Amino acid sequence: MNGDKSNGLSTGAATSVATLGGGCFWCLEAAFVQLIGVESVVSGYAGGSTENPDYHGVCSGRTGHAEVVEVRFDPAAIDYRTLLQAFFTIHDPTTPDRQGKDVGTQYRSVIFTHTDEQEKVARALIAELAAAKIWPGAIVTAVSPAPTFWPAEDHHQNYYANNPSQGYCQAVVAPKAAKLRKVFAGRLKP
Ligand code: MHO
Repeated sequence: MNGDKSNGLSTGAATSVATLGGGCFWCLEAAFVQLIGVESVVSGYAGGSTENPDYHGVCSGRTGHAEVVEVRFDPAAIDYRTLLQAFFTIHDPTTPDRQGKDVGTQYRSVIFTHTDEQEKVARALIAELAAAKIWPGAIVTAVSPAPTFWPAEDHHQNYYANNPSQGYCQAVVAPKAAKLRKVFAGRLKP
């Protein structure tokens, strides 16, 4: 989407989109919303074989969708590579179909690219991280063209913000959000 100057409030910059899957979408959303330049984050599903998937169907593993977030960002304030660095900071890209105790294809590590440039940046960063041996295991993150994004049910949006004391939020989401704050301290919204 190009910047809409008609309301007089726009910076005039184009908004870019990133679609990323790295385990439970509550975690990714809670982490990415904190970054300067991130305009919106929507939790949803992508990469499966059915239309209008719901949480129950996706969790069954039968639809083949991954839990993903659709991140809209201002590339003048945060570039795609930095977003991907944040992505690799908050999830483990070496565990196939799994993040921690969450197991299933919906938790796979995947970068759904929207442009050739995004694909180039993603593959280059993965190669760099692999060469630097950041993790003991091999990086299994898939890079593929973005398919249809299906927003998740309303109660999955802003889940961490709305349910901070829920058990999973305290045990899993909060530490990931905190790790991002630590590593990206200079890029946080006030
Ligand atoms: N195992 C977690 C995952 C939530 S996430 C939105 C739970 O069922 O609460 O997949």
